[in-house]
Amino acid sequence: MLKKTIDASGLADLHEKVLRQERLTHDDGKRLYETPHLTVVGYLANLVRERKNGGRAYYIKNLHINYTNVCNKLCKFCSFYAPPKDERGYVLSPEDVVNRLRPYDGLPLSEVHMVGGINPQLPFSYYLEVLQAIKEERPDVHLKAFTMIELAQLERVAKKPLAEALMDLKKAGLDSCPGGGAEVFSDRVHEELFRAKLDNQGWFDVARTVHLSGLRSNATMLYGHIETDEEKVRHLIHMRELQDETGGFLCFIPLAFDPKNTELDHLPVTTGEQNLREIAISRLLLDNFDHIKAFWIMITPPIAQTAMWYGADDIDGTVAHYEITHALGGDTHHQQLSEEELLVLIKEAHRDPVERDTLYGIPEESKQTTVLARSGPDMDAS
Ligand code: V47
Repeated sequence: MLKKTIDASGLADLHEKVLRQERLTHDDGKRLYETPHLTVVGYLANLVRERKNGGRAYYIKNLHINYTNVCNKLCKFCSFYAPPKDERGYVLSPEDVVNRLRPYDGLPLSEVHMVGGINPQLPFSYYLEVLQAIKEERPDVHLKAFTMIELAQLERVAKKPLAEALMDLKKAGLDSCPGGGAEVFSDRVHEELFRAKLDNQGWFDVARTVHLSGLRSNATMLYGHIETDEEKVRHLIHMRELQDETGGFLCFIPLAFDPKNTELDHLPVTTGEQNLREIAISRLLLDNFDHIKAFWIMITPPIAQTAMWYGADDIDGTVAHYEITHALGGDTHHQQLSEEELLVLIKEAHRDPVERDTLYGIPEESKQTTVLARSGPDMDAS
């Protein structure tokens, strides 16, 4: 039955490659975007997902903090930023940042994810002080901060080579870096949507230096705006090449574009079909990434839940406060799922919830309660 479906989809050769664990090519990637047979694409992605991660669905107790929304990059896809001198701009002081942590006093919190706009007013000392303040308040928390775009700015204001600035940042408390700011590696899209920002080669150079300095990072791709399938395949293959070189990426996160309150608000929101396809294709092309994250904030909890069978093994976390989308438009930024709600989503999908830390270690206290998943051989088509 399954074999018949795969044969009818015209993807039997890709199925064979997946079973042989053979790397998929650029043309294979194009076919995965073009085929109408999403369930077959999802089935293939699930084979890889289960080979790498069994039935486990990872989640984390985390909190997002955005230290400033002031940004001079003026990206057309962004609803978060306020240009310099705009009255909506804010900068959190180190004390303000610590106050964001106070509601979690006495509560378990594994990770703080902190990013902000490119605010030309902030000196290097500001970033060090914010990191130090967080670590003083919560030394137990993993501090994942600054995209490659921010790090390029930090290098500028530190007035020293990035590798040296990274040593200072690590000393102040930086533990790893998030995957944002990669958008789509295409000169055309760069020119049209984020011309003022670090270019594609720059993103790679910074990521390489981060990995060489011993820090791990994530990687992302922003889809659902003006990009083509060709550009997305190239983006994924570039990420795969850098991962071959450094091995420094922890996780890949396809980010669904939300047009609300952006200069591109005439574009439609991404569909469930597209969100599941992007996750599945990422899983299939990025054979050297251990983890693919379905970021529920962007694709909704029901699609993130379904994505656990389309290649994703990670559903991010409790999050609590997310400003990057729906910003400056009066909407609430409070976006939170309790641990119980995450567990219900995962268990209802018949996956095995595993609480993780940022580096995919399993915290001691949750080892007892976590059901470690089966990680059996690939399901075969017969
Ligand atoms: O860099 C900006 C994107 C990124 C929009 O590393 C938008 O674990 C959708 O990178 N619609 C920030 N996306 C978020 C990010 C991230 C999120 C979750 C987990 C991790 C991780 C990283 O969001 C930006 C940009 O690429 N973005 N505007 C928008 N309108």
